[in-house]
Amino acid sequence: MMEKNIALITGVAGQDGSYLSEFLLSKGYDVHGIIRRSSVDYRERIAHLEGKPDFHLHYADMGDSMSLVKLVGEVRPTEIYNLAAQSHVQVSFDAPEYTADVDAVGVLRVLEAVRTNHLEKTCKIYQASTSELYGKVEEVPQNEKTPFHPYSPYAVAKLYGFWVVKEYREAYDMFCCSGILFNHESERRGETFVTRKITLAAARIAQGKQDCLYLGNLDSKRDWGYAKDYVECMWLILQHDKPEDYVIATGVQHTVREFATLAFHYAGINLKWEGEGVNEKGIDVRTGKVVVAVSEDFYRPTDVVNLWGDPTKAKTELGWNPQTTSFEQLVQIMVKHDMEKVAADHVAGVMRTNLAEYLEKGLVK
Ligand code: NAP
Ligand code: F7E
Repeated sequence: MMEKNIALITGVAGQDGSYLSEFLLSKGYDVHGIIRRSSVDYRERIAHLEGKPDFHLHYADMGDSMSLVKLVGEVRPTEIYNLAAQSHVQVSFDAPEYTADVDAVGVLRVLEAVRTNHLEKTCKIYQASTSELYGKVEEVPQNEKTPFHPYSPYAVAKLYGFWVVKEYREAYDMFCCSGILFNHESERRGETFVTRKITLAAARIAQGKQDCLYLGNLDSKRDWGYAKDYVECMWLILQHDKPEDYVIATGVQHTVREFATLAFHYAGINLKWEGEGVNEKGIDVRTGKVVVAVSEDFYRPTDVVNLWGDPTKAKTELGWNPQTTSFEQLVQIMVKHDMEKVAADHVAGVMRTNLAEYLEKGLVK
């Protein structure tokens, strides 16, 4: 009888962790996920999986080597997906040391946990790397050969993670790989990333629950894909016969302004743009009201402004389809979800209402 595949996912309660769990469960894996203690129980992305016989949650922390060593020894995974991270670029400027500990040294802790338990020959490791490594880009579009130029504390920490994975692959012959993933979004995206901030605000404004959305750099360009499509690629990378690193992207690029224009359109508001820089405004064509304005609070000390991925290697070697969900479909999925959510949130608790207000007033980055 074939041995059952056992996956250990760090960051299981995050956007990608939740989709990856669903994907691996559908493939018959035993899925173990790491969560961390929080005063607010924020597990809504995986609530529907809890109680399933093949889905198990464990407390550990990326900053706590012992917890990782113990857990890897207990679970004895055949595949580890290291998704846990302080994943917000702007926050990494405010908490750079913490970001380095979790996003850089955390990767080393996972690799060492595997070695300490003598699992290097039986456990494959996927590292959640990022297009932020290209940072102040040196070529467009970016592929696996493009030089890195990290441009935030987050990116610098992730660059360490990338190189230490490569080092352990060569030094100890371990099957460990990095997926260099470009931005991927969904209806489960954290509410302070720009896409979700926009789709939630568009839904609130359309339903009369918010007046204006404040954004930072509207000219910033991203290659945005759908998170549900991207988790398949994480798995494909570990099923390949050789451990290698891959760029995962759609190959299509849009500005933040274009994302906002389309999101508001799907929410029933057509925008026209007037002014420049901090004075630029998005105006509701029907009412003449300003519904999008720029706030310098959302400018970053250094911003990455031209990300555009070339997924040719993933397409040809892994057979992955980068165009499963188009940009237009992605925005539509997110807006539809948030229109329904905002309508249902009418009766939701105080904390959510506060977060909405904080986002509206620009108090949360
Ligand atoms: P996310 O929603 O922010 O999820 C990150 C997860 O990591 C959360 O569940 C979080 O736990 C957990 N975590 C953070 N610090 C931890 C710690 N000290 N110990 C244990 N767990 C910790 O991020 P995502 O969008 O799913 O991204 C997944 C991974 O891909 C991240 O490493 C991110 O940097 C990387 N990445 C993301 C993108 C993207 O566009 N989404 C692109 C490239 C790379 P809590 O829920 O308790 O906060
Ligand atoms: O910003 C600009 C901002 O925070 C995208 C993470 O998943 O993807 C993500 O990082 C762009 C930036 O994502 C606002 O300046 C304008 O240029 O949605 P974001 P990110 O920084 O690209 C990468 C690949 C990761 O690895 C990360 O983990 O949008 N922008 N106005 C804004 N951004 C935010 N958050 N809020 C604004 O109001």
